[in-house]
Amino acid sequence: MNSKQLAWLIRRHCVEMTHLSGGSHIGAVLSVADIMAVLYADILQYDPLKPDWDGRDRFILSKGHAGAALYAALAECGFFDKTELKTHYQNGSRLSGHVSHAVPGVDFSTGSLGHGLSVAAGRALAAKQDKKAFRSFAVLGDGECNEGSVWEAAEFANHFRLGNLVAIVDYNHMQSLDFCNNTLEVDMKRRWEGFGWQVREIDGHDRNALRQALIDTDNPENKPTVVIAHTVKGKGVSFMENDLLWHYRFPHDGWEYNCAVNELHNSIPDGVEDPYTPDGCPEIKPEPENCRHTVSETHHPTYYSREVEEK
Ligand SMILES: Cc1ncc(C[n+]2csc(CCOP(=O)(O)OP(=O)(O)O)c2C)c(N)n1
Ligand SMILES: [Mg+2]
Repeated sequence: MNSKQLAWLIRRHCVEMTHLSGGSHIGAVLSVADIMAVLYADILQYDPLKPDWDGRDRFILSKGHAGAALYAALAECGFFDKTELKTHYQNGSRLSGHVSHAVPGVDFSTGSLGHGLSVAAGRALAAKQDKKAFRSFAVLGDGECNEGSVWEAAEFANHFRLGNLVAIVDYNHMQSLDFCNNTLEVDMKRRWEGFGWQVREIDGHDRNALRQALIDTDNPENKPTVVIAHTVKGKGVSFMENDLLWHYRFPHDGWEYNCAVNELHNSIPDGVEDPYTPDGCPEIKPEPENCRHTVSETHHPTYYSREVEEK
């Protein structure tokens, strides 16, 4: 499967998974879908039949609230049966809302932001000391980069010249309840350069650019590499793009679900079949007044919960 097909399937699975469970973070998933697809289709070394193979590249989705994207990628790549995706975020499922290492192919549980890069750096140092060839990858959110622990790990990686460490920042300029520039905006490129990293800056939805940036990160000084991937939160479903609402809200029955599915159908790649609604959904038009949301609106609980709306 190529990365275009995988990216589409990640988006489609995750619309379904959040719809079924009432789970959050579809905006964060759509933002990172192309990054995950390129990693799992083109870059990472792994064996789905031997998830603990010692030669595998190590991967941590540090922005663990987008775990649905990782689960969808792992299922599509053969780590477990795709039908299990429908259990996501449900009671008793091992596919918990945030990333769980109980799932085959996952080495490290995440969800509490700010920890993934430290662990990835430790693994990169271990590989170097043990003379192992694998690389260690971590995907971070830009809001996550407000956590001081990210910069402790960045300093550590620079000190130990961890040329086998690769961070990817999903740079969508949004956090959970506001835009980064209203919270604490990190001057991304200058900050990583200042910490001694090799910096590559690309369009995070351009899969060729992502592949080129990730395929070979060797450099003469053994600097760790960061790929700053410019993304759009909610990418691929127009009414979710750059709208704070879709950090926590899930696609509800009716126009939200139907329009999301139909929009994805308009861009289905050759060779891919929709596993849930092969013919799309009955056409229901979006309600325009519900299509954009202010910060204060998205702080209101009725915007998120199925239970509140049903009362
Ligand atoms: C330590 C910690 N603090 C707060 C949260 C709650 N939280 C979940 S997602 C999120 C926003 C993250 O923004 P960003 O890293 O930019 O990810 P995006 O959703 O934009 O991809 C926050 C604050 C958390 N998961 N962990
Ligand atoms: Mg963000």
